[in-house]
Amino acid sequence: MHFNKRYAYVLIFVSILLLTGSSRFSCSSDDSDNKNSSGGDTDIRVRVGDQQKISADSGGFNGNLDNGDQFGSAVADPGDLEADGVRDLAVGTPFNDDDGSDEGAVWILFMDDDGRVDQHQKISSNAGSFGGNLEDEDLFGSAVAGIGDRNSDGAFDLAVGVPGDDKGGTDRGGVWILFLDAEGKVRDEQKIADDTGGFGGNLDDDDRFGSAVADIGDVNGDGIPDLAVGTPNNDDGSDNAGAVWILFMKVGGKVETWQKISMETGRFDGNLEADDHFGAALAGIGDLDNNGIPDLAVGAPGNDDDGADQGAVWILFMEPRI
Ligand SMILES: [Ca+2]
Ligand SMILES: [Ca+2]
Ligand SMILES: [Ca+2]
Ligand SMILES: [Ca+2]
Repeated sequence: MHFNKRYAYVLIFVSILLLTGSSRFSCSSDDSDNKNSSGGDTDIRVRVGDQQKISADSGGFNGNLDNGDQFGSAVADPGDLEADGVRDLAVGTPFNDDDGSDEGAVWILFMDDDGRVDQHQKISSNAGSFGGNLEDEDLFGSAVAGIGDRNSDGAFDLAVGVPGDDKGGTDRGGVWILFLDAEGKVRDEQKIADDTGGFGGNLDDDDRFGSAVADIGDVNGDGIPDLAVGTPNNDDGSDNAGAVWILFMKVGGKVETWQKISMETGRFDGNLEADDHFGAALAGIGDLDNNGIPDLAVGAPGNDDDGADQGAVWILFMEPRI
């Protein structure tokens, strides 16, 4: 009797162990997390294996940031600038005050393959050999895009948005094309803004051209990659509905011609409403529909489809203009 009772206890204990163990194997918390975040069963799963923070006091970055700089407002991959085999980063600090309030700056971070910063180069109105003129509240660095080697000097170049630029009128905005050297300094620059850099499109005050910039590939088939630039506060259709400009580029960073896309032009059939801010974010997405012409994703964070400012993204399938 005593033996049987003890035997029974051991049996129950072993059963509980087995049950607990098997449930762990079939449904561990890690697995369920992955299923939830990847949206279903798949053999390809990723999660963060490690991370490296880059800030004023971490990640090997010893550049000087000030309160309110907002380092990280924009991040872009400009390519491997100094050709050490590791791709580098460009990071915007649009509220940098180097030479005036909120003129902005861009930091070039020469990266190590452990995600730490090896060296850095700041570009602002008084750093990095930038020869352009920035003024208060230009917000240089609000948007940053790697654009390949535009002047064929073997060094990668950069497009930087200045949505607060006042060329032609208050906050019409602009984009600086920066021709970099291998040290991340500016060898030459070209501004694109109202009646500047070959661009003759009609910008209005507070359009904030340059709030977003993307290299979208060669849309018109002339062999030169083109740019998309957002004007999220454009008022075509209604106030701040927004617009996107396709800039057909020339070698050397000037604009050959352009096409605006908004409620009123560019054959856009979608519906944009007041404060949609279409053009607040942009991405080249390659040729999604295989018609030989690169397509475009455009953020409209103020879209109200299912509630106030829930936001939307538009995929624009581009076609030749006949
Ligand atoms: Ca590099
Ligand atoms: Ca270049
Ligand atoms: Ca082109
Ligand atoms: Ca296409």
